Amino acid sequence: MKQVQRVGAASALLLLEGWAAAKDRDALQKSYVFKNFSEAFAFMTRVALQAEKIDHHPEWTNIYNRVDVTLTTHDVKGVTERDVALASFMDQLA
Ligand code: H2B
Repeated sequence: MKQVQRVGAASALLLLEGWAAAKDRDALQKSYVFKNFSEAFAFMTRVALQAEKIDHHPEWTNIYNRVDVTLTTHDVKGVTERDVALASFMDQLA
């Protein structure tokens, strides 16, 4: 897989709304709240298909109507343009 340049959370956040830097590592975090579980899971399903397509996958947890997302690029242990792209995709869907 092609290596990507680490850009870091701080510069990524200039391009995104509602995201925050993780405290313990170079990663982006956001919580999405939906009407109910069905809406949350529909969101996760759409994101999962996109994640497979671009071969870049979120770390996330779901509790009922809430989806907590962490994005980072494991291959370089930090935030890259791939995380910004996936974050933007999620924001457009939500
Ligand atoms: N997702 C994320 N978030 N970071 C990665 O570095 C990553 C990934 N690498 N999905 C991909 C898969 C890699 O493991 C495969 C082999 O291409």
